[in-house]
Amino acid sequence: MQKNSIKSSEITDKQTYLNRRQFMRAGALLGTTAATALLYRKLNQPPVEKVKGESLAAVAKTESAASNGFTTNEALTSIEDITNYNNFYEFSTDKQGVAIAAAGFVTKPWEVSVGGLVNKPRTFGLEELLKFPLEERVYRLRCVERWSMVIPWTGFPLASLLAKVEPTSQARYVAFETLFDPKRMPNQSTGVLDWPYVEGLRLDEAMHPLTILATGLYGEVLPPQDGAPVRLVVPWKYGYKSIKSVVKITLVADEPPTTWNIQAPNEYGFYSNVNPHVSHPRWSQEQEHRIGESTFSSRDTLLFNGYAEQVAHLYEGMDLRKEY
Ligand SMILES: Nc1nc2c(c(=O)[nH]1)N[C@H]1C(S)=C(S)[C@@H](COP(=O)(O)O)O[C@H]1N2
Ligand SMILES: [Mo]
Repeated sequence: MQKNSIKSSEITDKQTYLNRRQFMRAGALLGTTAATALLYRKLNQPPVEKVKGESLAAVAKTESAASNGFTTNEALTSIEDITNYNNFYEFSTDKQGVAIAAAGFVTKPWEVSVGGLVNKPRTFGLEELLKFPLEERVYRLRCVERWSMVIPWTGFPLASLLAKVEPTSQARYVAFETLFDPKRMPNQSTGVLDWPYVEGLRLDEAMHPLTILATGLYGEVLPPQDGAPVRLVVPWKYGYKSIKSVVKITLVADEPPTTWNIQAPNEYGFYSNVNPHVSHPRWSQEQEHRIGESTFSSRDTLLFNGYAEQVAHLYEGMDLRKEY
């Protein structure tokens, strides 16, 4: 799993990724599914040289994307690591065993029901979700276990989905639920967690432009082990908030229960913002290991996982030590 040289892994990642995109441009990877075709269209912008007039706009867009936190120039974690080092307890508690346990997980058909305190409750089929304008977002993911990755997601802002159902003025939180189907998610036959896995956000966190529903990574359809076919990604919070394989979204008035808070309330709060100054009861959160970098290297963990500029205002006046 670990790579010995940062340099070579960086180069390999970037080249693999760029090659893959070149490939897609040539149409060679154009698959048969609507999902793949849509990703292909969304991700393959005309090359800059061919639209000279637009090249300045393209640069400006990239810069604003970086300042919005929508992308980062940090080295991408390799697709091998992203897809073979996973937390997805429905399949396995062994990070290196999730990929095999989840292989063959059937995600078609798939529906996400969105309801609760909304004017227009409705159920979205996967095909409908893939019609939202997909964007690429390169986010850091910081697991509470002190490892991190840099992942190029494709997805769309959760806010776009919520706008369609029109939350009422009573809605203050959003609750999320993973599929419960022990036949398809074999570890749900064990009591390792309370099933289904549930998560929640305050409505303003859910509406924040950094919060996305991801349907792909590295320009490909989301692999089962990463939460296919649709999962939440909230980059300034510990990884467990980014709930996988979502089937239900409910707008509610009160703070909803969350799986890790149910499991160990003294260790995991509702907010779960990445915070190097608030230790986990059993370990410090000051440092992290970037997967793919040399085994003994570590880096400082940043407040809000480095997204403070974008999200700190959401927590003004809150005591982040109490509301962990
Ligand atoms: N349904 C569900 N979602 C989940 C988990 C899980 O076990 N079940 N694990 C969480 C944790 S702890 C992390 S760190 C991230 C990992 O996402 P990744 O495997 O795509 O990197 O998924 C989160 N979402
Ligand atoms: Mo995690």
